[in-house]
Amino acid sequence: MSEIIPPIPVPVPSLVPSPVRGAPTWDIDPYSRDVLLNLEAWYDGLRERGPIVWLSHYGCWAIGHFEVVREVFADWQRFGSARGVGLADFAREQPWRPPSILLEVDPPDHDRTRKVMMRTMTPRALAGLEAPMRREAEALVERLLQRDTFDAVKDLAEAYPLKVFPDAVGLNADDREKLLIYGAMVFNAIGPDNEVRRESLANAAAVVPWITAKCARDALIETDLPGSGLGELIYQAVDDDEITEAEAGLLVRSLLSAGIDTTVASLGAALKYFSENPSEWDIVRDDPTQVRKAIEEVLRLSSPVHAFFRTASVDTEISGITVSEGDKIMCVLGAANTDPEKWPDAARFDVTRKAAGHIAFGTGIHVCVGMAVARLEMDAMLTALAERVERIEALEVATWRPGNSLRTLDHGRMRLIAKK
Ligand code: OVV
Repeated sequence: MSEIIPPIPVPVPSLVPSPVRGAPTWDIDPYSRDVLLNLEAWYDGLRERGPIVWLSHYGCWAIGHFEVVREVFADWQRFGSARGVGLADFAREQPWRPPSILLEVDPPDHDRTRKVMMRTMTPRALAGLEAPMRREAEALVERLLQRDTFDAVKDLAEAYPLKVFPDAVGLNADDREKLLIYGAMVFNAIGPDNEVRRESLANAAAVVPWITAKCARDALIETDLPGSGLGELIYQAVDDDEITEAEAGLLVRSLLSAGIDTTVASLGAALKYFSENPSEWDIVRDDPTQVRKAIEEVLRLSSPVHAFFRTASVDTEISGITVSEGDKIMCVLGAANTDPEKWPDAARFDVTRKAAGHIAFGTGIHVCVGMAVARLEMDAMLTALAERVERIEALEVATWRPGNSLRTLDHGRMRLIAKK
């Protein structure tokens, strides 16, 4: 049977968009399974190609030099978030959920909600969290020391944030694993319509109504924190007429979206790096005052959020290359944080280096609003380990899980060897 094969339309050269004039083009799919399982090679290839690269597979830009990523994040007027911080352009496609009123928004709308969130997470507001977080970390370390082996992900990196963060927000203890499923949806939705995204979003019907219910004011419980929980603090801004009740619900949703999987990722990375680099653990264990520096090095090297996007709000230039209004820019934080121009011996896990200038939390007006909580959780856990654990022994290679924006461990069997 013969079929009529339509002629391939030949584009008229003068009408072919040439967004890439002067810039290198790369046909890699950075959301393929292979890349997501080996992000370092992608980071290196991206930086080596130049400060800005056209990704022909998706028709977007990618940047991975430290100074360039910092410049783009720092300039919300040219590089906006309101069209989404993923590959999808909210001006063209319907977002999978009502957009975040904190993350997926530009000034001036952004500033009112940001202010409310900042107030709930000042050092003063968080002072009451420290004691329960340290207590829980110490108790978990004791339990793990009683066991022959444990899974670094399930039994520590997930177990700890799933206990302390919802406690801090004021959620009851029911069905907390749903928070991990929701977090995976939120972070995987950042990418293209690949298998990772589809598999995560398939859980929407089972999890979204639960999350929505948990964000309501009357679902929040009294916490044992002095004052009240983070959720209730957000709702107090309704009483003060700063935000509406519906906005408060969406801000609690932001806490539940961004507050758990991110710290799961950083704790998992810490366990992987310390088990694979025992001499670095020796430094922290022998001097727990080094924990604070070590946290920054874990964040730098692992970059839990490996990439988020911005959208050009105007025709502009990045590193001398013309970028058009509406173009999506993949800002590869993991590449920036391992840029050898900025970090000597960048691939090495070195707890003594000056890692504090990393942009694992982003930078600019959207810089992670929860970073003090994240650092507190990491500090509590690594300090508890440093006090009791001689060595963190890996019984297998801890492997990464493919994620469209989060670099998180999949599993890793480990053993804690107690100090004498
Ligand atoms: C993935 C992510 C990061 C930060 C904030 C939010 C989500 C949000 O839902 O506001």
